Amino acid sequence: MSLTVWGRLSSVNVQKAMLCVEWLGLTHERIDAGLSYGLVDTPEYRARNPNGLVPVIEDDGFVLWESNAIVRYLAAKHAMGSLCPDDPRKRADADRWMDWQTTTLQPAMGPAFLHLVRLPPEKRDPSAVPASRERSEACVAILEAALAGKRFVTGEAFTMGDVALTPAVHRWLNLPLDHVARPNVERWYREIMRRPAAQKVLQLPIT
Ligand SMILES: N[C@@H](CCC(=O)N[C@@H](CS)C(=O)NCC(=O)O)C(=O)O
Repeated sequence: MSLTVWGRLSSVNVQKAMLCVEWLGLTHERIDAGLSYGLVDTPEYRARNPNGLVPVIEDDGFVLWESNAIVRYLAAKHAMGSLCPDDPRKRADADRWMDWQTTTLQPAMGPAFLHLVRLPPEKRDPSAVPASRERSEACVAILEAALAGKRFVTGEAFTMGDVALTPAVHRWLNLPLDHVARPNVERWYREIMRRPAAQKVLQLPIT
């Protein structure tokens, strides 16, 4: 039995996969790849992921890329009925938050993250930040409302929906900008961050 994950831990998409791996306590090897680590343009890597992006996993010969697909696969394989809900509506709810994180929250936050943190200072454009902040706040307000009276996004149980959201919210809350207070999101985030798996994967500073 062997599970390998390729990807640098500074990537929000790698963090999703790794939070799932660590939450499930899976024996694995992680190989740094992407940005300064390179590797993603080698023929061997491209054979696993023709997109040249991280993360990729190989699980006993089964190769998979796309972070949400990886989280869904590992949750279905190892945690059916918990991380991957077996009730179709609960599972659809978790799926919905996973897709929303990828298609809506992440693109909203992207420019603020790039121009406040990721890009070298000489390449940053501060004028890109306010619109990104505004779009992100609108997203986080949606999550805040969804978490009212709920421990996790789909209810009492931690699911793959929370797995996908946590790295993005971690990044958002640690961006050096003014945040609107979101008591439900902050309570949810604090509870998850108490877990060793989250502390291992979601490191500070964000880079
Ligand atoms: N939809 C893909 C996106 C993957 C992606 O864009 N990964 C970024 C890091 S978050 C990447 O590989 N960037 C180039 C690099 O790190 O070299 C997924 O969710 O896995």
